[in-house]
Formats: sequence, C-alpha cells, structure tokens
Amino acid sequence: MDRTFVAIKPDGVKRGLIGNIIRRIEHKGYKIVALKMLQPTLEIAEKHYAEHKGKPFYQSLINYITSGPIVAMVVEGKNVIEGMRHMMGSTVPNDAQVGTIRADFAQTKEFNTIHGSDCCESAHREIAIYFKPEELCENWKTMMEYVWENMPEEV
Ligand code: IDP
Ligand code: MG
Repeated sequence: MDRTFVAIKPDGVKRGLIGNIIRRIEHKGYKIVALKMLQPTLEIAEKHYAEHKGKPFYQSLINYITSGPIVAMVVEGKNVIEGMRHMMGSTVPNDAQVGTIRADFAQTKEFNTIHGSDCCESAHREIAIYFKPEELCENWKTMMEYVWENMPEEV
C-alpha cells in the first residue's frame, strides 16, 4: 500500500485545526500508521526543505516551520500521495479548489496549514526524517481494509 508523509504546520496547530484535518484524513478512509506532535529543530527543517534552499522564500519557510509544534503523520492508502495532495489543494490557497484544506483554512502561500509529500521518493525521504521505522504501527486493520478485502476483484 502507498504511503505519504503529512504534517499539520505550525499555523494549523496554533489555530486548533488538528482534529479537523485528522478527521478529513480518517473519513477519506486513509490509515494513519504513525503520528506525533513535535517542535521541528532547525536541522529537521533544513533537511525537510532541502530542495528549496537558495530560493527567495527559503529563510521565511524555515522560520515558519520551526515557529511552533507540528503534527507529523505517516498516512497509508491507495494512491495516497496524489490523494492527499488533492485533499490539501494547491500551494497558493486562493488557487486551491473550494473544499480542500488549503482553500478552506488558509489565506497565504506562506502559511498554508498542511504539508504532503509530492512523490514517492519525497515520501520515503520525508518519512525517514521524522520517524524511526519502529515508530510505525503496522499490525492492525482499519474498517476500510475490511471493506477493500470484501470488494470484488479490481478489473
Ligand atoms: P507544496 O507545499 O505545495 O509542495 P512547495 O512549492 O514545495 O509547495 O513549497 C513548500 C512550502 O514553501 C509551501 O507549502 C509554502 O509553505 C512555502 N512556499 C512556497 N512558495 C512560496 C513563496 O513563493 N513564498 C513563500 N512561501 C512559499
Ligand atoms: Mg513541496
């Protein structure tokens, strides 16, 4: 099953949106296999956003992501990387589709409430930054997994 790294960014945590965002992820049927609140260190933030080093917004991005606790998650599901990006909406909240997390909760691209890996390689890299392998809880089933098991074969 596919996995992605998701983080509720400091603005989302400070605004009391943790429950709302997790509810959306659970209602979609995705499985949260790891979850923790942490205060990102400078080292973690720089690793996470290494691809943006040198860009004009890099320093403000680092300041933002280290400005308070985040809620980090590993989320599992069918095509979850693409699915979470779809639920999050575009980077610029006013370009995001109404109903997405960024459209509904954010006003600026600087403070856009949620992070989600953009591809499989990023997901692997980001999960490893925030979680040790033993922090992932894998030996349990969601209701959704029972549903999939009882669905007809995919064609
Ligand atoms: P993404 O989060 O939708 O993948 P990226 O382009 O990877 O978007 O940028 C990472 C994060 O950096 C964004 O979510 C946003 O917080 C911040 N960011 C991106 N572009 C800008 C910008 O032009 N100005 C300020 N912050 C930006
Ligand atoms: Mg990105």
